[in-house]
Amino acid sequence: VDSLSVIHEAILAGDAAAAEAAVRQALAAGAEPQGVVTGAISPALDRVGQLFESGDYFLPDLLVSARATKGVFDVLRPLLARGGVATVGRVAMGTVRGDVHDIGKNLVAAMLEGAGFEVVDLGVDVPAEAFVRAAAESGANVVGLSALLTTSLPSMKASIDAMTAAGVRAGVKVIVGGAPVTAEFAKSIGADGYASSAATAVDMVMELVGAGRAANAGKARA
Ligand code: B1M
Repeated sequence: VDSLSVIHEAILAGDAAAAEAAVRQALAAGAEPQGVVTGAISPALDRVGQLFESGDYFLPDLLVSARATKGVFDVLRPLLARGGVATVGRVAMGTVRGDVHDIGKNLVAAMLEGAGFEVVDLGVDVPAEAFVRAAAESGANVVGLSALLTTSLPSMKASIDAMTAAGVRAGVKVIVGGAPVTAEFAKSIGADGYASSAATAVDMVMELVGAGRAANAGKARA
């Protein structure tokens, strides 16, 4: 069995120790950190979601899979981020108020770091005022909002509205994403960009911070 399928199975089973051991083994055997994300972690989480939707997995199953994923990311994060390279820009990112899903957000953050961005992680269940503060004070060129629940979409709009009301909206670009978010919704709440996946989020953020830089960073990433 190849190491990516071992990681996949360990995340599905919620076995944090096995997942971490398999990742270390894959890396030692020469696997690329990004390849571990796209080849094992993302597909495993997609499968976990399907099993939850079909009623075969329950909340505790989601939780242990989520925990195993976090452990794996702790190993991968420093490798995904390119040490010592001048940053392409700064992105402040969080999951909006009422929503605690952060696996997708963390994946986007890790991929952005891998592409040379500095990421300020605002966490989960982030109130509108915290996004306002981040836009005003963190030095971020881009503010990213993530939501996984249909019921937290209004918080996404409220966060952008609060930035506008506080007069800080024009100073940053805003990108939104997460499973229930669509391009139309993003447009309707006045976001500058929308991405359906971590990879397209990186492309979109690069586009938002400037085409010239995007071309260079794109080369560095390839
Ligand atoms: Co919850 N949950 N969950 N959950 N959970 C979903 C989202 C759900 C679709 C499952 C289902 O019923 N089919 C459903 C939402 C239904 C809806 O509103 N439409 C749901 C529900 C109902 C709930 C609870 C209400 C359950 C309950 O308590 N009864 C509860 C809510 C808690 C809360 O937030 N207040 C809840 C809780 C949880 C856990 C805590 C157990 C756990 C989260 C753990 C964690 O994140 N730390 C959890 C999980 C794991 C899931 C599923 C299974 C997986 C989510 C995930 O991590 N996906 C999910 C079902 C599913 O997705 N099929 C589900 C993998 C991740 C890589 O994808 O997050 O989509 P995703 O991110 C993608 C893109 O969306 C995009 O890039 C990422 C990478 O490609 N993206 C961005 C994300 N953010 C972006 C930001 C960007 C750009 C792109 O720019 C800023």
